[in-house]
Amino acid sequence: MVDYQGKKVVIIGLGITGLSCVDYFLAQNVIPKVIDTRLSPSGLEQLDDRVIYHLGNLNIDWLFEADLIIASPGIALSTPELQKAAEKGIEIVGDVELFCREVNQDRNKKIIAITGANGKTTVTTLVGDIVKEAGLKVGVGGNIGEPALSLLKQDCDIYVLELSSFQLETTSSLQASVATILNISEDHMDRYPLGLMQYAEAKQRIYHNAKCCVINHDDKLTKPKNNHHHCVSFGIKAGDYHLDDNYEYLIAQQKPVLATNAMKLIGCHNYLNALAALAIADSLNIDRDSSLKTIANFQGLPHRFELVFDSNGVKWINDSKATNVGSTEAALNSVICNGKLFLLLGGDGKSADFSPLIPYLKGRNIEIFCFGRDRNLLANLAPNISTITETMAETIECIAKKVAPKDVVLLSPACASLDQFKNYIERGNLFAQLAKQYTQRGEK
Ligand code: UMA
Ligand code: ADP
Repeated sequence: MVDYQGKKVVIIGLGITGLSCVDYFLAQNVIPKVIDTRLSPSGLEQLDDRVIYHLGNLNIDWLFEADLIIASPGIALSTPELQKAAEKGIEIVGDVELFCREVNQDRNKKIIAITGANGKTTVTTLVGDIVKEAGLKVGVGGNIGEPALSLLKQDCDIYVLELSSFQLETTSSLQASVATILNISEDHMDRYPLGLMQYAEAKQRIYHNAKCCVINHDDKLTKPKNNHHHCVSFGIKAGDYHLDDNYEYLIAQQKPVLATNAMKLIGCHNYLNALAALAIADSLNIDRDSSLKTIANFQGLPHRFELVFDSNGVKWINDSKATNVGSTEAALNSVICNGKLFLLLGGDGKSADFSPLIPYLKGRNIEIFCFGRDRNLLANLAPNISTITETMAETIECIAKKVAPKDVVLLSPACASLDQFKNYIERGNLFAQLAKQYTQRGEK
């Protein structure tokens, strides 16, 4: 274990990351202090009695006294108190940095690092399944929900980490066996005031010291800035891994390897996710047949372009995890609709520019329904075809009266849910529940 004995450690954030860091330090008898700017952070009840904490603001005295500050991903490094601590030369890192320092001590362990604006959780889960199916001991964690440090409790050959731009900002010791940026499009612009390039720079940190970089042929922002890296590419029509013209096959090094209709995943964006996962698996020399079998059987994840209800010829698709514009574009590219498309947009847009959606709203049989905090901004994208309601429930009530066979109702909101819901899961579950409720009421 890396030795932090004698260091004064301050952890910022008492969510699941903060708690995992507390556990990590207590295990080596280093008792950290914890700060959270919230008054009742989620992890407070589980905090070990030995740890003292400060809530409500960043205690600058504690920060200045520290030898090492661990910043949770939810706290921006640009926060003035953290900037002042950095200027004083105090080291500030994140939980993933602590994790990488540990893994780097054992040459036999590998890290697969996955980031991107969209598709991270899908690809991370799929790669985790592929590695497991190949008979290796795998730990899957990071932004996906299991804090990286918690994975150290398991005996693993390979760690598959989903990494957010926030986590990458505070990580410098990552030496991934394979690293990928799946794609870059605007997200979290409230944390990146300088715009898309600032967000892309944070993501680029994933390639630092990586042995193999899996890049998106169609998205130049996913290519490592430094030319010395070994790269493998995936893309729609070109790259080492790509699709045929009709999207009927996954092609690897010029050979068709899997028919897309043999896969459970649907949509072009998911075929790209499958190609990225295959490229990663091949880079690890995992048996190709085993990887392809796992890809074919992968069901996809809930709340991601998921058909949740199909009744009276009307399809209801829950894509609640589409919390940015790029993911909603992917849904609009993939949706097959022979009737009218009812698109639900709404929530907290995190200061995004919604205008890339405009072309998708033109020239097709579509109505948009906007709710939540940014409903007016969204409705302005296409005022002639838009309806505004305050809540998603009101929106669904309106739509349920209008739908006819062959129509599709698509919740792909392009926004975070936190203005009106606990999380995207609660939003997606409500969508599915109301779809059934209103449809069944209409049938009586
Ligand atoms: N917060 C404060 N004050 C603080 C510390 C945090 O107000 O002093 C707020 C943050 O702004 C945030 C919330 O508290 O709204 C939670 O922040 P946190 O850093 O304590 O979060 P954790 O519970 O530790 O969860 C974090 C990731 N959260 C964030 O990046 C905001 C989780 O990703 C991740 O699953 C978990 O670590 C394990 O690695 C969530 C997420 O939304 C799902 N990620 C973003 C995304 O996917 O788009 C990046
Ligand atoms: P992330 O972890 O990056 O948020 P998820 O796999 O959870 O990614 O998917 C989030 C949203 O992005 C869903 O709406 C999903 O349909 C969409 N999505 C998944 N893969 C891609 C992709 N490769 N490109 C664009 N959108 C995608």
